[in-house]
Amino acid sequence: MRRFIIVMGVLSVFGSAKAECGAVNSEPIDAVLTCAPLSKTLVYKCDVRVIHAKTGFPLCVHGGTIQFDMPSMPMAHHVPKIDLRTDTNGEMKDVEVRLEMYGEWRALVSASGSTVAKRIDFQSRSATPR
Ligand SMILES: [Cu+2]
Repeated sequence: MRRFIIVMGVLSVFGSAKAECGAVNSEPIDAVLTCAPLSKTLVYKCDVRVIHAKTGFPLCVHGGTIQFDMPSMPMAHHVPKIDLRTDTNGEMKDVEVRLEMYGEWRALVSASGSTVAKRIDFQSRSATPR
């Protein structure tokens, strides 16, 4: 909870107008994922924010990736890895992912040799962090 408050504070300071972010130098990263279902079945849009694991400071990501799998079904799914891209302001673009079934998925966010795993319960009308 404390980390959440710190992250929100950092975002409110730096998240306005022009994005400010620090360089990723193989820091331990953390990620804040906010996903929502689109109108197509099993397709979700996710806002991905990569932050410094300790300070919560937003990190600029170039060449990062996100990949989804299901911890409860190892090797069962093959959702293509998605490149994380930024727009001209350095803001991370939302990613669109097509999953293969509802349930709890793990999102592996990688940037600069550091990877963090986030679990999300994807259902037809919701995507809830676990
Ligand atoms: Cu599955």
